[in-house]
Amino acid sequence: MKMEFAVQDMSCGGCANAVARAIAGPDPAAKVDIDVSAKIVKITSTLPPAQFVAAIAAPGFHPSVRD
Ligand SMILES: [Cu+2]
Repeated sequence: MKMEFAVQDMSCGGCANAVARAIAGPDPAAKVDIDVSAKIVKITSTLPPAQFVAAIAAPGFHPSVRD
């Protein structure tokens, strides 16, 4: 499924790399599209959004699911 998260505390390329690594933890095959300036992370994966909320939060970010 496709899902979209707002990650307000993502502010630079380093943050984007950290978020991308965090997402690859639960699903290395996930398709990830990160827009740092819009602070939006789009993921296509078979896993549910809650798993990525937890994964992105682990390194210290505060993601929220966008509908
Ligand atoms: Cu940063």
